[in-house]
Amino acid sequence: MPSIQACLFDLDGVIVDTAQYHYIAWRELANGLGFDLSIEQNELLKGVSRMESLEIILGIGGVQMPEEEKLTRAAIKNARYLELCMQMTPADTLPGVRNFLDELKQNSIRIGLGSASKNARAILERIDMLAYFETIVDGNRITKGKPDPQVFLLGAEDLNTPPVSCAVFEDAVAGIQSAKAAGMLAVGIGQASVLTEADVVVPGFTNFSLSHLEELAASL
Ligand code: B16
Ligand code: MG
Repeated sequence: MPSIQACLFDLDGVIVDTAQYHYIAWRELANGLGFDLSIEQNELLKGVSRMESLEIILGIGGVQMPEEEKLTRAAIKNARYLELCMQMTPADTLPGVRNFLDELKQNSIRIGLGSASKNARAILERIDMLAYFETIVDGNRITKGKPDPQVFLLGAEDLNTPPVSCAVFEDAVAGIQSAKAAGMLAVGIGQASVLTEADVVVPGFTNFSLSHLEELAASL
């Protein structure tokens, strides 16, 4: 594989842990409909769009509702989620992320975001990370969600970099599938037993550096 010229990052679970706030807000929605949502069930929602997440949750509760009510309930959930996200500060950026992005910048590696979230910009602003990203491909721009490769292919195009020279950092199974379908190097953030299709899995960015990434790219 050629050397890496661009890195594309997922947001939730890679740059910052917003899954905890999604969980609180989705759980309140479920409770309002008379059932509960476990932390294990919340795992099914990672990397999945807002409306698809709602469908999964309604399936768990065996609840049906008209489309209009789905939109209303999703909007209420999102308002609650954003209210919770406002508690975040730059200190909530996941460990090692800022150092790794600084290293990429110093070495002229291009940086983009590839997220299913429609709140990506607001969250990056909140944790003071917006300035790192040369392009943001988010839930407002994509027409096909992960595992479709669209989100990362658009990012590569924006950064004028061939997919084969891009690395993707992802915490969700669907996101790793999206990266592989795009023909990119896929670095899983989390557990190897979960992210089985990734080229490599690391627990996080602490102790991870550009030289690790380059060694990996050269070995493929
Ligand atoms: P929103 P990512 C995804 O972000 C989350 O993992 C997923 O749980 C969420 O449902 C989705 O964004 C949509 O988020 O409601 O903010 O538009 O992991 O792709 O950065
Ligand atoms: Mg994620």
